[in-house]
Amino acid sequence: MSETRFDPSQADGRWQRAWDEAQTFRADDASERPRCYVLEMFPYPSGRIHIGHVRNYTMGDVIARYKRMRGHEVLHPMGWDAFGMPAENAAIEQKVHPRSWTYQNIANMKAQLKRLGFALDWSRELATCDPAYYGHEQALFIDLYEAGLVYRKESAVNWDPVDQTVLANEQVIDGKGWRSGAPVEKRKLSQWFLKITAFAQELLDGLDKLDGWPEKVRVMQENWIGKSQGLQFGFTLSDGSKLEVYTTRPDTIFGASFVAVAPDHPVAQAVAENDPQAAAFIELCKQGGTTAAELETAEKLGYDTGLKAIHPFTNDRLPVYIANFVLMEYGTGAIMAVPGHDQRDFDFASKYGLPIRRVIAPSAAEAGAPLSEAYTGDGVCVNSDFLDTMPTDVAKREVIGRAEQHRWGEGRTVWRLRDWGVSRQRYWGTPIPFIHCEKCGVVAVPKDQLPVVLPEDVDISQPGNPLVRHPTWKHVHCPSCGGAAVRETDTLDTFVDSSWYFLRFASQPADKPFDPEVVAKWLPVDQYIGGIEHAILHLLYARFWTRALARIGKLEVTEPFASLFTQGMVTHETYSREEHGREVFYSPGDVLRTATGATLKDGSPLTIGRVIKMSKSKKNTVDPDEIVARYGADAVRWFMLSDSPPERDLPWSEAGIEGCWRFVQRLWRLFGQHDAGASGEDKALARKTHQAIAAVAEDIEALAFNKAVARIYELTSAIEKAPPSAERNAAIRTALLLAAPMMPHLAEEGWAALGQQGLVADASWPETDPALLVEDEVTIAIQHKGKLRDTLTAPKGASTEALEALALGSEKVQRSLGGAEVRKVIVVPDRLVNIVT
Ligand code: ANZ
Ligand code: ZN
Repeated sequence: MSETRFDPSQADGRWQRAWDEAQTFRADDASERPRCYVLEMFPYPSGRIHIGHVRNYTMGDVIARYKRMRGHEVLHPMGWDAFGMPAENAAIEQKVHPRSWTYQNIANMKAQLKRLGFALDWSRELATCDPAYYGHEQALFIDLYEAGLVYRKESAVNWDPVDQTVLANEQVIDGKGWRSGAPVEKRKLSQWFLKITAFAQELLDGLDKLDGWPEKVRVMQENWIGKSQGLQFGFTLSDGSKLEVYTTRPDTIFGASFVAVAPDHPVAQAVAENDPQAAAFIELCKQGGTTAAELETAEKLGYDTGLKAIHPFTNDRLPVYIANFVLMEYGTGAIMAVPGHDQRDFDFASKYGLPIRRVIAPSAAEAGAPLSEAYTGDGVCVNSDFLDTMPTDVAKREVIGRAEQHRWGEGRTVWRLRDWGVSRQRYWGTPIPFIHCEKCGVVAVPKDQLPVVLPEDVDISQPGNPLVRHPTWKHVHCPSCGGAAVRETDTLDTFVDSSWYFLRFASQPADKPFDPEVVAKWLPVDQYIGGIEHAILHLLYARFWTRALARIGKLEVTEPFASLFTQGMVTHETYSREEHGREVFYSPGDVLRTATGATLKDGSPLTIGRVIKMSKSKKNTVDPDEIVARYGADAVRWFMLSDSPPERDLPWSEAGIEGCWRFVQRLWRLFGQHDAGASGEDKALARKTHQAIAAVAEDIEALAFNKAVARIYELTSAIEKAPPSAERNAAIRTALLLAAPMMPHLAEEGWAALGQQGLVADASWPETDPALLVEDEVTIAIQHKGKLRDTLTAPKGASTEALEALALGSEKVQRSLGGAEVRKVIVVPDRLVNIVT
């Protein structure tokens, strides 16, 4: 056997079939074992698995397999986040139906995942575009509506005036429609919202208890929720009216040099009625993107309304501007602007020649220091009348106190978090299950009529929402009065689909979304793994849905994910050259790379670019199928775990994967030596073996896969060097078990070759012998004149006399003594010998 090579092209498929047939990874809801729910973020069926998926799913797979070996009932499911824009784009470009495109991709990607040997419970597979899934989502949406957590409101959308359609944010490129190229306008439409703001405090407080989450992600969520405490107060305007503003920095009030309102603020609207220039400016502001990020980076623009606002302390008359950087949806939609201490105000004041005053300084002595940009930190008040020398916190309280006392303002908490707009004017999504009746208004579709199924016969080739154009689909009878009515044609944001899929994985009865008792058995997910790009929206929405369902009594869990891990990316350098003034990229497969440079196969030179995330556009990708076909699933899986810590980026390298392939073969040869004889005893190897068992377990539990891999390398080398013995045979068997979660096909093949019963996937993690875990040798430090002179190994528990003799026998120590008389020897057992002369 040792002469043969491990052949993944034979073995991989054989074991994958064996696991399927035995339903090895099917999770049992009724099991009495301790449970473990391992979940990787489910993929969008774009067409092919990419290498990032492979890394992500390999990590989850190691945990799932390891936990099974430790006696857990493991739930490790997989499904498809199958609604969304790309299917519609493909439909337009390739003239295929979004459904067939999506299901074809699912079939391809499922086959790819199978070839990697993931320990998944495929019996729970789901696709969010299946009415059997989204029908339940519609029911939950109606439940939330009935509980007052869903409502409708007018809100701005991106409108493409040429294509006459609403655009998703991703379809707005540099303020223009992606297809028409026309400047995008903002339009008001009645849209559906989920009341996530009703959970703001809960979602914030909950973060404190998520100690299994990366600190970085918790901070990102905290900032997104954005609780801020400040002052809301009224300026009296020159026309006698009041204007409410909100500030988080009332301590800077003496630095206010102008006031600004949002373009859609009533004050701006009133001004525009009699001022065509103001109206034109407001129109101008409507162009461009609607996201906060876009507003943040856009050039600051303003229009002076001619109105003045009276400063509550100084009675100064501050000009009132309409400004594009003020958002109607935040605070009161109006601000006091303090250019010295807010960068947006600073940019604006610089542009329009408004005063920039310092009213905060790191210390009182720096009151006169000039400002070349806004100073946004804390400090003490300067140039601020009665606030002077007060630290930021004290000054904030002082101003709020005075405002409340004189009744021109009060302390207020404001949240950055907005309610979640879930309406999408698209076809390929979950239909929002409501009906509009002229008589009865908005009526929920009765639950016994769910699911509201998407029509199949749609015309996707034209812009706009095909559900609106469909000749019959939307025309229905009102469930309440029976009169003629129309269906809602908006579909749900796909983030809704991914906000509860982990519940449906845990329990999927046909007649309801899930059984809360079964969900309670599995949830929270013990280990969730995914990309950092989902740190905010997906994770926050999923936390919100879980809490919302708990609040309306559908669930007992409140936090869906006990532990979260965000893995690094797989990276590779890029190869390119200029062709006709454009940078053209070449894929690694077409490139000859030497130590010094890179060329095409015809010898023409290429530029080597930075090592960056693998992406199609830079052609620096490797195809998982190709490498699995070449090296086998186990070598690929092993590579995904080796070298880099899992949270860091992993540079792909040909040498790396070849090294993994060789290691697979090394282990295989070792398995072949299992019965090489059992004469002699090898206590040292037994010790190493048991220490490896403990260490690999600890590393996997800590998700330090690269360290676990290194341990297995070490153990393998030690076994290779050791002469035949019973301990060596045991060590070989142990190495196989330790590697099994990572290289499951090789492990099964070896398990069978060793004549073991059953599947290694069902085997237990090896036991450790505590006696073998402790070291039997210790390192002793020898000191003379307070300095370390030598270190020696000694048997653990050696006597004082023995250690003294050993120390004095050291050549280095003798040199240090230089013949001086030894006056005293102090021995700390197992640690130290100190020689005094
Ligand atoms: C005066 C001031 C002085 C401000 C200063 C900041 C720094 P956070 O902390 O993110 O909650 N603001 C208030 N409403 C706004 C709106 N609708 N659109 C744009 N900006 C708005 O931000 C609160 C601060 O953002 C507020 O505090 C206000 O500017 C501005 F040295 O008021 B500040
Ligand atoms: Zn009606």
